[in-house]
Amino acid sequence: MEHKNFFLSLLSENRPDAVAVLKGNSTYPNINGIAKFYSLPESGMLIAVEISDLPDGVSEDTPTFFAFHIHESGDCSGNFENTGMHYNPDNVPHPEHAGDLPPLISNDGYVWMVFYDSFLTLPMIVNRSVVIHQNPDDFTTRPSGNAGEKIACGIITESSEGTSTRPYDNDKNETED
Ligand SMILES: [Cu+2]
Repeated sequence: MEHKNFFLSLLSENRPDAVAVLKGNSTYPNINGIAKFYSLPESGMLIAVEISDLPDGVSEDTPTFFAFHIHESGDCSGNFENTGMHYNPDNVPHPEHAGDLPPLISNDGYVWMVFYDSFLTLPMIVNRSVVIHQNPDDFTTRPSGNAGEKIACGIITESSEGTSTRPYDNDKNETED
């Protein structure tokens, strides 16, 4: 990570290692979007999110915050009642769960965000779910931040086209173009 543009270069030059396609629940069926997960060379991930048709906030002039979590179970059936708890491998209290991600900031129902997470790795997240809640996470209330209804869900699926930056690929023979 010598140069300042390392993360932007990684995003523009690599494909994600995992992808989750998000869909809305029965109340908000038009919500749709994608979360892309890029492994970093040593540890951590970049997570890029683009979502549309989120419900408008109190004022169309102000951004709206939505809680955004990785939940344990990659099951987005029904209205997402089977996603389990927040992913929490270290058994710590909310909001320190590994699955407690930054809140999504929606402008007119549209989110485009990228953030850095120093802890998560691809094997931790594959076959779990990402969930958007109707409320902002208050980062206090346990166990889940008083985030309310699950309004969108996507299963995190490993991408076969992933980048080769992840550490456990270092011994792979990179002879292809
Ligand atoms: Cu959640």
